Amino acid sequence: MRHAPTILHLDMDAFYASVEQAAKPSLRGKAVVVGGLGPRGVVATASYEARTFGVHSAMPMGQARRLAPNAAYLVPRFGVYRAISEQVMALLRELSPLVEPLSLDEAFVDLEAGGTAWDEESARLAGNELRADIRAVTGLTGSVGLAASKMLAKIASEQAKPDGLRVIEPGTERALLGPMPVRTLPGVGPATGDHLRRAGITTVEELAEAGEDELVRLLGKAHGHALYAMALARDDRPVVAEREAKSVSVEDTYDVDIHDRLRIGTEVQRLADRCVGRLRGAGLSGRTIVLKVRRYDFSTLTRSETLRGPTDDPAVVREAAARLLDSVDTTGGVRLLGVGVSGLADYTQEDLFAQAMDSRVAKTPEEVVAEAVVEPPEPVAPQWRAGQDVRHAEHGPGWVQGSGLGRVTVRFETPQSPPGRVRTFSVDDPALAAGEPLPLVPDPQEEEPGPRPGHPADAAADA
Ligand code: DCP
Ligand code: MG
Repeated sequence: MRHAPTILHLDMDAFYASVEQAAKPSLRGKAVVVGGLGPRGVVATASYEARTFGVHSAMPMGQARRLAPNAAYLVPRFGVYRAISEQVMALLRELSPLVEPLSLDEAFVDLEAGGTAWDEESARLAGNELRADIRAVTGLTGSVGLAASKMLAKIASEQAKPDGLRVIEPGTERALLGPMPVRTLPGVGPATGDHLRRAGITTVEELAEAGEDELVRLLGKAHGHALYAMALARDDRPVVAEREAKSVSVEDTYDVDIHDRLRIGTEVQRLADRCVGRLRGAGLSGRTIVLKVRRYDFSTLTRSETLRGPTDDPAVVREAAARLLDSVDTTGGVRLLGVGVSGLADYTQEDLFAQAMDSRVAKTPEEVVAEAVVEPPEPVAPQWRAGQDVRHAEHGPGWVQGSGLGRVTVRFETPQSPPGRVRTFSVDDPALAAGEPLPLVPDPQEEEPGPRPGHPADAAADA
């Protein structure tokens, strides 16, 4: 392991919700929940204000609404999150060629490999500059962890949240980890946690004391060995820049279009299994399940669903693919089907042990639904969804605050405007159309950005 805290882990704060607050001035400082708003929807994330009511990622939306009835409930705008993620990742790549993204809002950076930092002081400086740059470019805050290993850097960024930076000095790792719950370690999810608790092990120190042989007996060779090393804060995993494969996918074209819905379902299951076979063959797991359908008229659509953590569990991939298929209209027949997994990782963050047990303890569909964020299907008829960007011929840009009973309520405001006012229209008002997302940060050439009162990115300055 290296001797300086030069592995950086960045994690944006309440990412989707912070983007929505930055885009919608009336929501700053308010409880905001982003996720699927349909009957099976789950929370993708909640603003820190909403978290005080107990709302969190992966919670069923109905439960969130009971806990925080007055929060703003919005559909995700993935395109915007992706664009901001690219801006953030570009800033990270300025620090080092070794940048390993884990999700849209999270990545490891090897500062030493980039020549950006070689000791604690230079690492701290780089981390603080990065946070300032992220704020200037995106208007958002992220938290930074710095340590001599990936595992500790990630723990450090978690401790730095929100809007902070934390360094774990080399040599202090074991003392820091000792009293922490076993769940702090990567790969220890609820299943492993329960299993260890039944064996009387709840803290990292107790893991270390149990010894390697005991952990191998409890968890099997690979996981026992890996967990023991982590309990001793030994983690030599390198930051890996580019994965050879960005996704693993399989597809089949059919000579004759398939019409039978049941047959389409079985084909998708078969493709899911084949895809997992390839994934496992490459020693990978992935977080996003993608379904591809080419219809009789050659229209091709893809649907995707992002899980909380990477998986290589055939049951999980099959379930997700089946759910995605539910949202696709196949009347008329299909000529091609495909299943893919992207967002690849070389180990499963979620729960190593649960994955290993998958053949014995299959996850129930409910558990799987609770973990997933479903990208909502395209509406068949024009439909206004809360959070969506719109433009009105007379009133200009705004966003849908709510819709029902033939009416749609729009709030007219932009990222740079003061909180705007609300107007109600008929859902088929011809003056109202879907709009483009607006940039969160004005172009510096056009305008000098001043302080934005109540803006989440300026919260520290307001306090
Ligand atoms: N996400 C999701 N479903 C989950 C978890 C997360 O769709 N079950 C999405 C929404 C989050 C984003 O991924 O905004 C980043 O996930 P994080 O776990 O980093 O959570 P946040 O960034 O929202 O909050 P935090 O400040 O705790 O990092
Ligand atoms: Mg985050």
